[in-house]
Amino acid sequence: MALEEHDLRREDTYDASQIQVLEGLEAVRKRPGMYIGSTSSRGLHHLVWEIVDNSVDEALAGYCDEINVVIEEDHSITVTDNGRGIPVGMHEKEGRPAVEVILTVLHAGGKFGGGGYKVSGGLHGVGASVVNALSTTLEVYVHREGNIHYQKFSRGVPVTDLQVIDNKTDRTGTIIHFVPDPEIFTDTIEYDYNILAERLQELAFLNKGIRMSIEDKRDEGRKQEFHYEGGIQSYVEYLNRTKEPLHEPPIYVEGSRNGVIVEVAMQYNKGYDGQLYSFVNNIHTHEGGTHESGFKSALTKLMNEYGKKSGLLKENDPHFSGDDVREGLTAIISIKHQNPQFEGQTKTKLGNSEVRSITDSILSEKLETYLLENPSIAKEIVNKSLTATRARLAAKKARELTRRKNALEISTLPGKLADCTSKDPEISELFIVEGNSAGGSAKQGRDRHFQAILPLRGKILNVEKVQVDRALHNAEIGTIIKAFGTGIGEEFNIEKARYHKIVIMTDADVDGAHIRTLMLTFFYRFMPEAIEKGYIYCAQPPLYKVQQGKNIQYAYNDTQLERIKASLPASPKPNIQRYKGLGEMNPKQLWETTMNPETRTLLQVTIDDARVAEETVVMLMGEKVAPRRQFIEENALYVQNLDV
Ligand code: 0RA
Repeated sequence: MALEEHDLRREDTYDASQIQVLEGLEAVRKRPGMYIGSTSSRGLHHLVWEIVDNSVDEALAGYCDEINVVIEEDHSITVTDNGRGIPVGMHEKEGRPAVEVILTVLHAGGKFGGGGYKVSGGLHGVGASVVNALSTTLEVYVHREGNIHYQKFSRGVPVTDLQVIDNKTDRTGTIIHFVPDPEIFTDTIEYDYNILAERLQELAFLNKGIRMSIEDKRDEGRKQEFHYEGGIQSYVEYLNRTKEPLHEPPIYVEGSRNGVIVEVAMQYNKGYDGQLYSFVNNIHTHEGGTHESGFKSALTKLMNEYGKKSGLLKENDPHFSGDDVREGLTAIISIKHQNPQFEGQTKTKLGNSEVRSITDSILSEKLETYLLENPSIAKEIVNKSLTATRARLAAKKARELTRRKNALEISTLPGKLADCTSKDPEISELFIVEGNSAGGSAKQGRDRHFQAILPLRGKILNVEKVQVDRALHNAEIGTIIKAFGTGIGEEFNIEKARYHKIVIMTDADVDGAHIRTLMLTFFYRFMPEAIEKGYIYCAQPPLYKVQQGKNIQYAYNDTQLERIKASLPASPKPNIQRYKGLGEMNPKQLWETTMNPETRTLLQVTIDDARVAEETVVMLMGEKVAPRRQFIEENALYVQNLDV
C-alpha cells in the first residue's frame, strides 16, 4: 500500500502539472489573438519572431552568431541557431527536462534566461510555448555536449519524450521546426518571404556581427544572408544608398550608463528629408520616446554650441532649430534596456524618463569629440544647417508677408462697415447711410442677415465745391470701393461685387440730394457697369409721420400727406412730424419705412439718371452759387424706376 501511495503521489504531481500545462495550451488556442496579436498573416509571421527572438537573445548574451530561417516546401518553418542549445537537464520542480518545460509552459522561457537584454522583454515576448501550442507539429533538436536531443509535440502536447538521437555532434545550438496550425491560422498559412527577409535584415543591422539567413524551399531555394559588422552604421549607409552623402562613413557613437546601452549612427546627405528610426531592444519605437527626445535635444544644442565656438556661426547668425539640424539627416538610435516601459497608442513609445538624459549626455560628449576631430565635416554640417535655417526664416518671412497682406486686405473692409452675415452677393444689400446717427439707427433696425450698413460722415460730400476726382481720393469714397469689393479703375471687376444692391440712403432734404448727386456721379464715372447692372439704388425715406392715437402713417411727399390727412377722422387732431433727417427716426421706424423689403420703396438708378447727376455736378462746379442752389432744390429727385 505504501508503495502504491507513493506511486499515486507521483502520478498526482505529474497530473497536476500536466493539467496546468494543458490549461495553458487551451487558453492559447482559445484566444490566440491575446498572445500573438492576431491569427492573420501578421500573427502567422509572429510565430517566427517568437523563435528568432530567443535565438537573438542567445546572441546578445554572446553565445550565438548565426541564425537561419528556412521556409519549407509545406510552408512550415525551421529556425536554426548556433547558441548553447536549450538546456536539456531535468527541471527539478517540474520533474521534466528544461527544454520540455520551456516549450510547454507559458512564459517559462524567462525563468531560464536570467539577465541580459531580452528582445522578448518587448512587445509580445510570449515565448516558444505559444508557438508550440499553435502548431500542429513542433520538433526541437538540441545540439549540446556532443549529443543531439530530440522531442516532438503536437498542438503543444509532447508526443515523444526528449531523447538522444545521436551522440556525435561537434556543434551546439537549437533547431526548431514548426508547422503552423491551419485550424488557428484560417486566413493563410503561407509565409511571405519578403516580410521575413526584411525583418531578418533589420535584426542583422541592429545586432552587428550576427549572420542571419533566409531560405525559401518553395522558391528553388532562394536565399539571402545578412551580416553587418558595422551594425547600425551599415544600416544608415544602406538607408542612404540612393542619396549623396555629405560625409563618409556615417558618424557612429556608442556608450552605456546605468546598464543602458546607447548606439547612434547618423549621416547627412545633400537632400532635405530627414529620417530618424529608433529602436529599443530591437523593437522599432515608431512613436519615439525618451531616447529620441534625448538625441534630438543633444544634437540641436551641440550644433548651436559648436557653430558658435568654432566661429562658423557669427554673432547675428540665427539660432538652429531642431528641424534645421536634422535636415538631410538619416539617423538610427538603438538602445538596449533591461526594463523598458512602452507607452503610446501602439505601445511603441519608450517611456523610461532616465533614458532621455542618458542618451543626451552620451551623444553630446561623443558627438562633440567627433566634430572636434573632424573639423571639415563639422563645417559642412554647420553650413548645411545654416542653409536650412536661412531657408526656414525666409519661408517664414514670405508667409508672414502674405499673411500681413491678407490681413491688410481684410482690414480694408472699412471698420465702420457693419457687414451682413450672408456672403451671397445676390441677396446682400449695402446701405450707404448719411450721417453717423442715421447709421446707428440703420445698424439697429436692419436685418443683419442680408443688410450691411456703411455710415458716411456727411462732411466730404457735404462740401459743395468738391471735385469728383478729389472725392475719389477721399477716405470715405475709398471705404465704399473697399466695401463693394469690385476694385476700381483697371482692376474693376463687377464679378467681385459683394452686394448686388447698393442703396444710397440720404436725408430727404437739399443736402441729402446733393450728396446723392455726388455719389451717383462717382458711380457713373468710375463704375458705370454697376449702374448698368442695376446694382445702384436710392432709398426713399418718408418726409412726414402722421400719428393719430396709435395709428401711424408715413407720407413720402406732400400729395401723400394730403391724402392721408383727408382719410383720417376730424378728431383727435393728428400729430404731423416732418422729418428733417434720417436721424430723427428710431431703428424700428427706419426699418418699417425705408429698409424693410416688404414695405420700402427703392428707386433703381438708371444710367440716364446718373448722367444727369454728372452734368449737374459739372454745372455745379461753376462759380455761381445761386443757380446751383436753385438747381438742387428743383431737381432733388432725378431717379426713377420703382423697385419694390
Ligand atoms: C533558456 C536558457 C538558456 C538558453 C535558452 C533558453 C535558449 C533558448 C532558445 C530558443 C532558441 N534558441 C535558443 N537558445 C537558447 C541558457 C542555457 C545555458 O545556460 O546553457
